[in-house]
Amino acid sequence: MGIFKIETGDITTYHVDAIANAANCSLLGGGGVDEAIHRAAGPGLLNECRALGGCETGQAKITKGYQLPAKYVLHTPGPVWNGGAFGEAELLKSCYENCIRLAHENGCRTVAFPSISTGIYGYPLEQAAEIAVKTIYEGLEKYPDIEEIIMVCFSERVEKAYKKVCYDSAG
Ligand code: AR6
Repeated sequence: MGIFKIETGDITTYHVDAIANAANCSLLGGGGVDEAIHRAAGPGLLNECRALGGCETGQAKITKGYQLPAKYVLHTPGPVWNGGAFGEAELLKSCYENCIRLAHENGCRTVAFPSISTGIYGYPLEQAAEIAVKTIYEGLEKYPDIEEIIMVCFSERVEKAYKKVCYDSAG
């Protein structure tokens, strides 16, 4: 089974087979990590995204990475936090599941994720981290060809939240 790592960093600099993008349903760019990925990838990414016809919340679509060091981008619109009674947890889980499945289908061995939905979309960090960590471990178990999944945190606060989930679940 592959390994899971939690690091602080900028996902646009990661030399991995695929990075995930916390996108919106238009797949045409936005703020946060989405903006950083489009800026670093260059205009080829937006061109390819235009042809995808958007993406539903919780689903994922793959493109090339263009000028990014990563070969592919897994675009996934996370749920907007609405209090928790609108299927947010299932949708967030499905973002990670669909990205990992797509990575596997495209022969990726190394994958990096940002903390989906916990920025502009307002998902409570601790709850999102629990779902992300659990679903990533399930993906590593399901697809032994994936060697490494990295959660790339943009701040120490985010890194701490993810590490806490790992320590707590390790008992
Ligand atoms: N590397 C890693 N993580 C980053 C980076 C980076 N370069 N930049 C930001 N983050 P957000 P969301 C972190 O808001 O909540 C966009 O407009 C950030 O600190 O990017 O899913 C989309 O188009 C936070 O921890 O995504 C959508 O409209 C995490 O990435 C909407 O925002 C996610 O924050 C999606 O909102």
